[in-house]
Amino acid sequence: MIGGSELNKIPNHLAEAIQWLSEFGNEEGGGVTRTLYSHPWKEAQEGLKFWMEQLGFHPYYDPIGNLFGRLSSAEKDAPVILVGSHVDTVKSGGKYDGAYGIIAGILALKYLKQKYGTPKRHIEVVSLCEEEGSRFPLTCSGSGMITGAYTIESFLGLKGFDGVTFEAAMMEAGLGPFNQPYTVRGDIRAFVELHIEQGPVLEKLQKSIGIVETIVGQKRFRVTVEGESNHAGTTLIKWRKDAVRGAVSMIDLLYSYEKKYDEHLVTTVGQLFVEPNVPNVIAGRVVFSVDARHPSESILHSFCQQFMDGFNQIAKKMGLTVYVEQCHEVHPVHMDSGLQNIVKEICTRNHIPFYRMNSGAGHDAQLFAPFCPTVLFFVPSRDGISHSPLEYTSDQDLETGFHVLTQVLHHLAYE
Ligand code: HGY
Ligand code: MN
Ligand code: MN
Repeated sequence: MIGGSELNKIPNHLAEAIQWLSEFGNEEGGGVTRTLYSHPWKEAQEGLKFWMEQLGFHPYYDPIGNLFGRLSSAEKDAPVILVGSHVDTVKSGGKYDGAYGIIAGILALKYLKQKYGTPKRHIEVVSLCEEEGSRFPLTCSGSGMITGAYTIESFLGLKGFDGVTFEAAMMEAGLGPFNQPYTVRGDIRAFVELHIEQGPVLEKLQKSIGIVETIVGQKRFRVTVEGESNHAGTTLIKWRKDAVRGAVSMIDLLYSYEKKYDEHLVTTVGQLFVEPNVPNVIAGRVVFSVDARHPSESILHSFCQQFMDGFNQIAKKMGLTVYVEQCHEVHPVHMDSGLQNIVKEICTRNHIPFYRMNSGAGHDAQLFAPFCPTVLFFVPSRDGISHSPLEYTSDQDLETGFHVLTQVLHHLAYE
């Protein structure tokens, strides 16, 4: 738990504060693992809460574990400008994904309070509880609850990849039971998310800011292939119902579609479990994930239809059974053009090279966009690497994003 002595460890400088936050869940190899409701997750939220308390932002948790801090307007009923990102990470992820948007948001409120005093509209910074879907087969739980895209029923009975239920994990983090009604907020006027690009475009084009126009649509599946476990020595190939062989053919088919679609269609098999997973037993079951994305809903839909048909044909031919379960879907969304133009004007005024682009990565902004005017903008990622301990953004690029953020928030909350 963070104590008084920890405060002086919370630096006031952007890059150092990001380093401080990354220590919650940091690993030997330099990666960060901070999955929803885990101990590092709780420590991180408590550390951010302690910091926000010291800054006078009166932090509070909502029932699902989103952490908010507020710079209040004198006008009690004023609308809220919400800024922030997610505090969870993928397994062995980087220290900027999500964390940068939270830290920059807190320091932006601190800067605005010192420089301009009380805003006309409330500004709230939020450390969203979860976006990655790295512990439970559902993503954007935090923004999904705030915007009403999810209700408590979306989580009840949900089992994590570690076998722990959502409710039990919540209790483990000292939250819940999640039985109080969750009121969808009606006071949020806009959502602003600052994030690393997680791709190579800005670095290649030597641009400092990426203004996102569209976030691609995403579908995630869990594919179960069932065959027959048997002896690796005595079972001739022709007698086998080998789930690994079936899964390999399906995954190969999935990647073969690359030639049939445009380069904006991306599909990934990131998770693969073999049962019983021992060298001298023919696998009776394989479970693997499919993550498919495209800016166009219809192309994404027809691609998924096509690979599911292909999997069924392979299973039939090999005497196997296959179940394809869609466990998650987010639609392609456009960011608010008015807010995009505000970012564009700030970049132009400050001679900051910017580039309008799509986001291949999913973000909480995707859940907010149908709910309130939303803007998402990026700073460059070195070598385009992310979801890896090698994830890195230079101090200068971090600062540029921060200054644009402070000016966006000033425009929305003070003018
Ligand atoms: O997977 C994604 O696109 C995001 O980083 N969660
Ligand atoms: Mn992210
Ligand atoms: Mn991510």
